[in-house]
Amino acid sequence: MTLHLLRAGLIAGAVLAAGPAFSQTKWNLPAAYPSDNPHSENLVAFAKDVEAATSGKLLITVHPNASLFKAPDIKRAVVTGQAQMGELLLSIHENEDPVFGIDVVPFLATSFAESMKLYQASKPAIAKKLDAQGIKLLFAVPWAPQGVYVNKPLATIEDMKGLKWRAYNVGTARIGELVGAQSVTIQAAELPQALATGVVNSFMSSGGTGYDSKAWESLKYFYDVQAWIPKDYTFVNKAAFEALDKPTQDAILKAAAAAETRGWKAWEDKANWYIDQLKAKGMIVEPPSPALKAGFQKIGEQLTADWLKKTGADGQALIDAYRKM
Ligand code: PCA
Repeated sequence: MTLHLLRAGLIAGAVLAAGPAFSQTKWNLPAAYPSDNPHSENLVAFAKDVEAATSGKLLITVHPNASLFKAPDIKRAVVTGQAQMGELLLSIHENEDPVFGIDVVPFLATSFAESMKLYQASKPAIAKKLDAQGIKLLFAVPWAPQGVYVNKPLATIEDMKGLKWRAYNVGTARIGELVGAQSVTIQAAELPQALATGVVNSFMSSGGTGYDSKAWESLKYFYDVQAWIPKDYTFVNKAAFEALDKPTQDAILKAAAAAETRGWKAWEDKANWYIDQLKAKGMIVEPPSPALKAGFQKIGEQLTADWLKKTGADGQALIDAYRKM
């Protein structure tokens, strides 16, 4: 390179770095689930939309599969400013506040249409709780209806006694307790290994997580209980958001609204595909028998009573609002 070109390059670089019109902000978005899961793909598309809408002023890097922070630590990381944004399952925080567990009240909202209504009914209360913690809710996206993966056929709920049961939140741990299983809380990023090593031989989840963790390699049955549809939420540190200029804030909000619509559609489109994949891999996929279903209904009533006891009138009001929609 000639001296002339070298100098030109240096000057161009300096202008880029110091130009008053261009200051670039880089944010991290720790996320809990695998990179090829629709949740993570949706986050990458969201980050691209923000980058395009801000002409590269705000760059968001998605770190999927709990690679930057473990799932239960993502919210704290954002609250304390170690990361600016985050994504994970909302109901992991039910132990902080029962309102975060409204979408895992069994058999309350089991279709995507019902789940959307429950989201609309509960969103203001959830956003308010998060706001008080220094977090702004950007959007929420569902998983698919939850069923039971297990290593043996289940005729009744009594057959679950003694299972090594993987839980992912308060409700799934309580189910393990109620059926007399040995319950261990393991987040999705560690589930493939827990299955492969036999630490667990049963769990409740969507077709999506069963697929992500190759459940068929160690388990044979999936009972399509359709107990609830949990949601992931994507959020931002409130102070970090407020420090942005208005056009950048607007770009985030617009991209968030698009991501929410895209995410719901992705799961509605893919829910059956996942079930078909489980079958194609050799799993026996069945609805629960009437006896098994009755057992789950009874557990569901217990969990609903537990939840209403914790939330009191506030929880009942949310459920009433949902039922009126
Ligand atoms: N997958 C996540 C949460 C709910 C779901 O469908 C999991 O199993 O951890």
